[in-house]
Amino acid sequence: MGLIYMLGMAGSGKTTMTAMFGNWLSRRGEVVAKVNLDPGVMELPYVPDFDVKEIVNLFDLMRREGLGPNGGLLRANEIILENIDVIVDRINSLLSKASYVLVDTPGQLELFAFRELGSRLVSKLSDQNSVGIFIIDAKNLEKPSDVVMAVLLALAVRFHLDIEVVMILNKMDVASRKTLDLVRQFYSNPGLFLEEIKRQDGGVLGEMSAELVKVLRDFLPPARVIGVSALRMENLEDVFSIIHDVFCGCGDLM
Ligand SMILES: Nc1nc2c(ncn2[C@@H]2O[C@H](COP(=O)(O)OP(=O)(O)OP(=O)(O)O)[C@@H](O)[C@H]2O)c(=O)[nH]1
Ligand SMILES: [Mg+2]
Repeated sequence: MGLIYMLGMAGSGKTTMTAMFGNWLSRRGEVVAKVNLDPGVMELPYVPDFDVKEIVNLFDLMRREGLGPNGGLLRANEIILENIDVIVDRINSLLSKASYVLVDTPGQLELFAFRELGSRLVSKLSDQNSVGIFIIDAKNLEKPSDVVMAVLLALAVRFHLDIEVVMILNKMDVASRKTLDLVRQFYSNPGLFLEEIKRQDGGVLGEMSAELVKVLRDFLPPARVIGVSALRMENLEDVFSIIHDVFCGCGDLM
């Protein structure tokens, strides 16, 4: 039994992953529940068992209070926070019936992960087996410095939410295999990765990225980096296996 938070930058594939990984788990015979925490989503490719739009709908709120999209999102976040105990109760009740509860977090990562909402929710549910899947759009990783920034972001989310975070590269059906190799090299061979920085990243960004790699390799455990296509349901068995490792506390994390 476990709680799986889908996290990541806007458009990385959180909602698609919630739908497709949910389908994948159901086909294995698991009982899955899905939670939508995005008050601004128009259409979902899955039927949520709990939808935060029961509490607040971004577009109704914007109209009612005369707000723009960003002001609306901030206000929606406040309203969600005021109702956090309702959400926690609903998730706990889903967890009593389902083997996995998938939580689809809002588009704006910073609103969930770096403000009060995410850490409050995760901490109120911390007695449950929990893991964050940090989804990266592989198409956005072009240079080694992009990889360094993505790892830093995943790490910041991990510390802020105080939760084990597994990093996966999504959209591998349209991204280059070299991208996955580059991310794997970051963990497996930092020396070669530093050479790649010299080759591909110039200027201050390259120098800063190289220094960050040296710092990060002292803090990061070895990691298994998984490439998937949520849309095509490719490699989701690897996601399941890594989540299982986190829940049982065995194997190399990430
Ligand atoms: N090619 C490809 N496209 C994908 C994949 N996963 C998601 N997408 C597409 O990426 C776009 C964004 O996907 P979503 O699942 O809505 O991403 P999200 O992270 O929930 O987006 P926000 O909630 O708006 O931040 C959609 O057009 C998806 O169809 C994938 O594995 N491959
Ligand atoms: Mg979404």
